[in-house]
Amino acid sequence: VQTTAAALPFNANKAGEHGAANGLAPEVGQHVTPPSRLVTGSTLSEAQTSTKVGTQAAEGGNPTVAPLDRVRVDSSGQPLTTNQGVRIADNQNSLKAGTRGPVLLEDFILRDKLTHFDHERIPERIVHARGSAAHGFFEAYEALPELTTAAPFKAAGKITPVFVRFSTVQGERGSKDTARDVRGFAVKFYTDEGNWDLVGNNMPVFFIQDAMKFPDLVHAVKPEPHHQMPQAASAHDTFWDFVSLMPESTHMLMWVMSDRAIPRSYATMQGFGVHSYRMVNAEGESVFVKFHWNPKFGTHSLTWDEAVKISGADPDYHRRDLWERIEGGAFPEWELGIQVFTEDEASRFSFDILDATKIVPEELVPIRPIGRMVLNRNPDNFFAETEQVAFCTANIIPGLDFSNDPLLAGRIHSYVDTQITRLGGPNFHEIPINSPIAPVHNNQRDGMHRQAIHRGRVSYEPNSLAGGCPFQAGAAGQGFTSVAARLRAREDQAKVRAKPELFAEHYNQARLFYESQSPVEQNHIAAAFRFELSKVTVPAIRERMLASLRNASQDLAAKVAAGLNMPLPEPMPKAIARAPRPEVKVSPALSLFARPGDGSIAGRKIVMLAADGVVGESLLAVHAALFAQGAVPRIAAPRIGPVQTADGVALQADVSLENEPGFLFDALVLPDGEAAVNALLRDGHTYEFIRDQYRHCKSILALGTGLQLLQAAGVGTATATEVPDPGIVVADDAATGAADFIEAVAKHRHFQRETDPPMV
Ligand code: HDD
Repeated sequence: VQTTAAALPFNANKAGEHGAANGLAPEVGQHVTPPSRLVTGSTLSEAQTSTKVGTQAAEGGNPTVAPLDRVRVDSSGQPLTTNQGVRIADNQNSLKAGTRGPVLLEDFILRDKLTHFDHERIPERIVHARGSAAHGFFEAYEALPELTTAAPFKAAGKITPVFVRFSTVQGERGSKDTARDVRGFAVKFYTDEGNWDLVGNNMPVFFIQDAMKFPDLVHAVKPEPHHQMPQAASAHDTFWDFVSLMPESTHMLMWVMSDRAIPRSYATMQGFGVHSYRMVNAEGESVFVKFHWNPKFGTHSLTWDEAVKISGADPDYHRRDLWERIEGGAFPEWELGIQVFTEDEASRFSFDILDATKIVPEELVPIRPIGRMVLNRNPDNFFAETEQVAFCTANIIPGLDFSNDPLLAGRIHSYVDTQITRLGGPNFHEIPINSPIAPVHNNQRDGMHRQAIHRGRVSYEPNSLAGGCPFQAGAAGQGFTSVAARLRAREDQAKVRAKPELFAEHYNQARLFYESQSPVEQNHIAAAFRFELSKVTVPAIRERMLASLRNASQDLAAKVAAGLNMPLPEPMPKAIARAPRPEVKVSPALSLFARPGDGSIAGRKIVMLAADGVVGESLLAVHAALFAQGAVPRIAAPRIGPVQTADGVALQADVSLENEPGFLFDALVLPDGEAAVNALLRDGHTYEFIRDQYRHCKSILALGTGLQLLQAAGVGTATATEVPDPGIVVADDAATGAADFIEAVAKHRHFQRETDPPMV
């Protein structure tokens, strides 16, 4: 350890630069460690810069928190300054030549403020612009040495910190959360051997097979270029024009027209890595894997009518839900599973595993659970973390590798490329949210916004002047090595612009998906096609889409044609003369109902109506019962504030009937109390609350005289004894009512009552 500047060859000690040699600066070790930046909010200090060595966090802990402390700012108790640290005496007035005179050019304080403000925005993501994110951890169930050396899977119980961003694809940064759309599901693992990004979606397939088509797809689905409409919607001509000409999209269209495209919450959707990846073990042997994230809270979606209404009342619905779940302790959690298959097995499948429009049915290759992920901390700052985070499929670590999926190849290029523009240069890996906890040492230098101050004069390899450092890890048996995958057929070795043969089969799995859905889900898919295609103005596009759908499902095509008042056209000619026979004809795992979750009602938002004269005791008893189950009960009255109860129990309305419409809630409680019921009957919002809850197939509890509200709204039946709808609970006694209601809420929806068109 060198302690004096005189002994230092290359300023390895910063203090030396500031005069240690002439005694002006204290020697190393004499520096007083400044208090945490969190407290002082003052300057960057080397003493606080984390060494960022690989580490394991305690459960729920996040080792990135400590490294990020060096950039966290808390201004409590601090004076206002310019960006140069000069204290600002007056933040109200610009500097003028007299009170009514011109503003002076020398007002550096005004200019510092305005200049920064003028540059506050960065380009939004070309796709996935609208997103929300959270911190958390991944915990491995067991070591997987036979499959992979990848850091997160090295030991049972190993914790790896993660940052996860969910997004919609089509809409702009400020667009609504509940659009019909694919959801991005991007996970950044800060492993101790470098960052691994699993950049997936909530659907396991994609629209196209080759990255060559990605700009076309995105141009088609985005708002049309002449008038920039519609926002965050695929229901328009250019999208359906494109996909109706691209039969390879048919499978993905099934997913996007299903309720998967309108999730209830980010916490209740699956995630998929989509492509086939490879896992590689210490012997260099590799297998193919597909990644699956399965939510602990089950897979649940909205209904279309609900999604449309929510987008008006709360465009931040999913963002708020994620935030509130984490703040409230109902942490979103997923189990990570893998499907593992060898190259040999893959060669016998009826589909090509390099084709991102195909799944590997779970019935063919079961899912092996290998760990869980919990999101337990909200970001401190949306821009610094959620907006500046940069995911990239190229970010993989030793023990993992790519397949030859041509869509994946394009992605490996595209993410970094777009981020260089979006984040203003090639050094965005140094932005705190992107920087790995594994140490970074290489000879890359300079570029816009460089943060690292590299010491010494060597920035090349091989070198002798720096002792050959940083050195290649390969000699030590470490570091990333690509799988030496063999190219099997001779003709593959020629350069071609072409696709493998099985890529031409476009309909087997679209049919598999549709036929694996429950009747309710099939109806929703047909209704979604009907809605979207009814927005298409060019009849030929509708016709072409129907012609393609006929190849996937006659039943679906017929339903959609009837819904559009159109005759069924001739089926579209197929790209492949004789389609291979699929191994699996029905896959129950593809239904949303296959994963109901843990059966809890944790995180569910339940609205309880109230008004003056309400029976407070029963309402509070139900409130307490719901709260005890982890649900979020809210009391809604015609106005916010105190409610005068009939029995002297103190109640506060947290929301009003006008500021939080009923469709924002998962279930509804109607209160007991004659006067309250009469007051609610005089407010039109009450009827909307009840009818929306009923139409969206949610659970309703009517306590005592609250039953009159149900009857007045024209839903459900008259008495407690003749209630055929399990989603409507009528009770005089709060305890029994609460118990039955909780059971009903746990089921989420009661689709038995659904009709098309709606009766209510
Ligand atoms: Fe992509 C963003 C997922 C195909 C090019 N993509 C992006 C994000 C997700 C996905 C989750 C948002 C990341 C974030 O939150 O910042 N993309 C997918 C999946 C695909 C896919 C699952 C198919 C399997 N993407 C795809 C292709 C290309 C891109 C084929 C280009 C060849 N994707 C991009 C992009 C984005 C992006 C333009 C926009 C912003 C960004 O990367 O950072 O580069």
